[in-house]
Amino acid sequence: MRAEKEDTSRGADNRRLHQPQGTAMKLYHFPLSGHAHRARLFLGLLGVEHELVHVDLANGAQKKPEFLALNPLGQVPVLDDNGTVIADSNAILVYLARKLDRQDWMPLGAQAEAEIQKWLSIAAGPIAFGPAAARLVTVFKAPFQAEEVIARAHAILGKIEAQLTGRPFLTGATPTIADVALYSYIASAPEGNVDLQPYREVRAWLGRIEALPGFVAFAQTPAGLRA
Ligand SMILES: N[C@@H](CCC(=O)N[C@@H](CS)C(=O)NCC(=O)O)C(=O)O
Repeated sequence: MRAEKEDTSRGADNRRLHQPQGTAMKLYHFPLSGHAHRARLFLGLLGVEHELVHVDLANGAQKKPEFLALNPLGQVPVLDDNGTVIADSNAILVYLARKLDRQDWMPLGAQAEAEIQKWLSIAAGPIAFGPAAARLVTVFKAPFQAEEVIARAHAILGKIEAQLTGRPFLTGATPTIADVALYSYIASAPEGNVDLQPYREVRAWLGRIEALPGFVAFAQTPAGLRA
């Protein structure tokens, strides 16, 4: 694992959040992981100073005892907030929103929280098994049926297109962690041969997220429709 200094952005409210000396959050990530990008994007949008630790997935660093001690599932991302260790991208989004009391990104209230949870489930279900899986086929030679995962991607993109019609962000007028959770694997869907051209509202939504202060781009690969 290799630590990198992250030049953190200004964040959505144009200020940097500095942790006390020596206690910056650490994000264990891999640059081509959309799950890891999801967490990194939120840190950027929040303007939280953090250190990136590169986990070399290509060489199996995620299955070494040192990493398994942080996340027994052997996957990135993992956040280490001065000894509080959170694994799983969606769990990290929830943790950061609540720890930093950012109700703008994750509102309180039974209905609002249930609505957010629904989108986190969509990120972990149809998005992971649709556009994310399609990209795994082209970028990492994963043994999935390309046609099947591409069809799944279009099925969920159609639903998201409908949701975004007349709504700038997934749950309403302002962005929440629901948008952060879905961004990375939808933005990178063309790498898995999932064409976003039919989805005008989805493409406009991607643009709105990319225009947010503190936005951090997901590394592109020349795969699929981007080849
Ligand atoms: N549910 C997890 C999924 C994380 C995940 O699938 N991570 C992948 C990279 S995108 C990984 O670490 N794969 C390495 C492995 O499973 O060995 C999350 O949301 O964080």
